Amino acid sequence: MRFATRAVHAGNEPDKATGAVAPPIFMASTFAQDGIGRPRGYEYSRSGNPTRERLERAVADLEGGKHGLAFSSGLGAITTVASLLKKGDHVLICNDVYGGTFRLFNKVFSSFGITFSRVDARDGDTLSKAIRRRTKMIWLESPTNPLMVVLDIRSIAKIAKENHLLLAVDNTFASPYIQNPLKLGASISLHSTTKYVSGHSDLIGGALAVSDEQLHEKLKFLQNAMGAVPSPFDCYLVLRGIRTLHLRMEQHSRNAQAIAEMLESSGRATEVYYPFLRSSPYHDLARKQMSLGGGMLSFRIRGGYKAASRFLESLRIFVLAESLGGVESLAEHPGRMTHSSLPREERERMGITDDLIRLSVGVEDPEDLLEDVKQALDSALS
Ligand code: P1T
Repeated sequence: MRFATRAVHAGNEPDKATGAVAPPIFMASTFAQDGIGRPRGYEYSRSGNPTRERLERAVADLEGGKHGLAFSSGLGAITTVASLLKKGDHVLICNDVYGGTFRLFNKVFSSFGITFSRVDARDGDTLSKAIRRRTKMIWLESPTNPLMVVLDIRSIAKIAKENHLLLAVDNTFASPYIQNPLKLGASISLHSTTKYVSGHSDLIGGALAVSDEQLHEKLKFLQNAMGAVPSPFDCYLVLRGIRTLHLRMEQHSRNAQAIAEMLESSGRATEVYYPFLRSSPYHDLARKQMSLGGGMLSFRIRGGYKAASRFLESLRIFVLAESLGGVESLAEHPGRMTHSSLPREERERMGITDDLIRLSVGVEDPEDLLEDVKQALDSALS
């Protein structure tokens, strides 16, 4: 079946007991057993819950994987994946990642003796040369947060395979409608379901999709052992969001493309980062690997921090807030907001400077969004 049909139906079969066409929310923490060691399918909701299981099946289906796992946050999912590693193991992380992901490896896992290094994963040779004896995993985002770098997942997956490394891809910015890392050879596809997958800015959640049975067993063990599981109610909300994922992503992408093109021709942005812009250095790769450009874009405003803050404070429809992927448009300053947990030199080395603005383009009317961005540019640069 095609994506739209799967988005509507995956994990959404009518309830066996009642025929309810919306998934029941099983709020129970524990389940009656017929005898000692004779559960009816569920024992305790940290280990398994029927509403969560529907979400896990839906995520697996949309990502083209065999198994899905749901978590209480994107970082809960990342923590669980990183817990596959042991003291002394090494991870290669692409240069540009969400600030919270960097902070987790830099401040938490490094104190457990897990080392990591940043790598320019755009270049296969650089990546191959960075692999050490104890390297166990490559960690990518594509497109990256916030600079929208597109990495060649298929080629990197080959390098990972040759070197017996796990390849984890944070697919949050693309969503499963636009990109499926498992189909390109990744071992794990990861989402902050807080974003496009749920799509309404009303919950925090995470998810993984995998196909390898052993890897799934290990991650399922860790999901239960570490306990970063979502509530059944949040699972219901994510499932509800998934039903319209394809419709939302089409509109997000149309709107973001229009804004990116307007910014580029406005003369008021020194750079615009959107993978489906013809001028993007990632255009050809993005067209191969992604079905649409998605709803995220970043740009550098002329006039530095002063203009950036005036722009952000002048917006009327875009809301100044962290996060992304909801139906409403958001705007933020990565240097002072989402990526402020990175040390300043690290941020600047990555290109997260004071003139950088990130937009999460929503599904509102494109003309209204274009007018809003134009009037905020006028205010910022007058
Ligand atoms: O917030 P949480 O659900 O825990 O997800 C963390 C996360 C993981 N991966 C990516 C690519 C992300 O962008 C995030 C969270 N990002 C933001 C809150 C943000 O505004 O960029």
